[in-house]
Amino acid sequence: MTKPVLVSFKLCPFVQRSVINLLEKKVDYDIKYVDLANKPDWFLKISPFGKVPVLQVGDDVIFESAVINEYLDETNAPALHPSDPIQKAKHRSWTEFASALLVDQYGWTMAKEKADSDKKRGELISKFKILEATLPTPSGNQLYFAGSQMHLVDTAFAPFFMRQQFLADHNSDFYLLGDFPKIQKWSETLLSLPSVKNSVLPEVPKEYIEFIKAHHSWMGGIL
Ligand SMILES: N[C@@H](CCC(=O)N[C@@H](CS)C(=O)NCC(=O)O)C(=O)O
Repeated sequence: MTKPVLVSFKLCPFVQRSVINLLEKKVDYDIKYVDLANKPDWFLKISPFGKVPVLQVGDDVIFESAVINEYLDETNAPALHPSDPIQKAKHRSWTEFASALLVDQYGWTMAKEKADSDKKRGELISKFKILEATLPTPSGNQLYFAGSQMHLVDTAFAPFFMRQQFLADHNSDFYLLGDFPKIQKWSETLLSLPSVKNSVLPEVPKEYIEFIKAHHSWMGGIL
């Protein structure tokens, strides 16, 4: 198989999902980093909307993280999507939800005024209530979306939980999972996996906080 090339921006949570998959599946791949504030021409030529991630496979280019991950899942063992069509459809629906959470999280961190930041925090908490109710009851120390086994949908949520942890490490007021024991256990399970831990460069926790501060958001001012 041609060695795939993942095009990344260091801080992008959507790219991180694909890295987790590549690591879980032990795929031999290359990674190229671009600066989204200064996009190189070669990148603009291959990424239809100027976004990361894109995955180059020979002369073909695939975009959208959920699609890249399904492609990786179909072409590399172990299969992480359920084979049952209904279960697979449900996992896809919750992957969409995970993408919305990432957008909400970004909005929360970037809000210029406290009132707007608080509103976005409230929206995240409302979504956690729905998520908590859909998760299975843990039967041991670990919890994944579907119980005891990891699936593709888990890789869609892990970058969100990692950023939540980065924020909480700087200011515990920004830890939002305290009232949601199942989500909290799920987050701990995912953040303990080597594929998740190794899915970002070592400087990312620090640079994530610096990125928020550099945008002069309300949160950046008190982190
Ligand atoms: N729905 C897309 C979202 C990808 C996305 O929004 N990527 C951001 C970086 S995290 C991006 O490339 N933004 C372009 C820019 O900042 O110009 C996916 O899942 O791949």
